[in-house]
Amino acid sequence: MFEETIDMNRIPDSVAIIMDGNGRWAKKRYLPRIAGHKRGMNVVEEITTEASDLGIKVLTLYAFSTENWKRPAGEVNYIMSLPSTFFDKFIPKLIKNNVKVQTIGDVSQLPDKTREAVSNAIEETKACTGMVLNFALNYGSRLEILNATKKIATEVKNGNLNVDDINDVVFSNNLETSGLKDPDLLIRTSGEERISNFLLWQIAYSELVFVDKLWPEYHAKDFRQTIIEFQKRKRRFGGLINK
Ligand code: V07
Repeated sequence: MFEETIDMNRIPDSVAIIMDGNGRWAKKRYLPRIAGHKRGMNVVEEITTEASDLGIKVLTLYAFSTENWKRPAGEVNYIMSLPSTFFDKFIPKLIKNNVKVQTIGDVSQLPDKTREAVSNAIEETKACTGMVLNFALNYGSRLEILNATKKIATEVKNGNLNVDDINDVVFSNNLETSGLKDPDLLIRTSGEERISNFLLWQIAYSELVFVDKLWPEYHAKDFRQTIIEFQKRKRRFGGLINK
């Protein structure tokens, strides 16, 4: 048997993760759901560090969807405190690792304290030149696509763009992920096999990997295993497609 190892020459540039299973993890342990989110936040730090060490260039994490407001108020309030806790606990380490924080989604609708923590994280890491850690906060892909369409329609209406010049590059440039490489790999934890309105345009050519582990129990070695799975799939194209 050959030992399975990561090929450091074929690390995906861009990885996106749907961090699912925090509530289920807590329930299994007879803990409140918020305990799962707290553990989930620690895993964010662990996976971010591993991704940065592996040389991944963009890591996009689905932290809060436009649908998540429907959860109980106490749970939403707790989730909204996480960016601030994360900031206090982990930002110095991210800066040391040269990680730059960005966001996609409508942050303007988040509570003041949450928005402040997020803008502090962006501000404090803005000079970092290593991995981009892109948090999707109050994000929904259909809304992002509609907003891009409106921006492009306005350009046409104002005479700055011809309809025939609308192409996939123009469209990508009007999405919130403009300037970020589309994911080579999309991971969803907790065994669910859905996209749930995450990066619909951007994952057109991504490898999709669904892992059974719940997000709070997904660790650096599991992440490495997922990268190995990604590399096995890529190898099946044997020379026809590179990376
Ligand atoms: C959130 C923890 C991870 C599991 C999934 C949901 C709960 C980290 C952040 C964060 C966001 C922006 C930022 C710094 C940290 C976060 C939310 C939820 C809303 F600048 N984890 N985490 N934000 N969870």
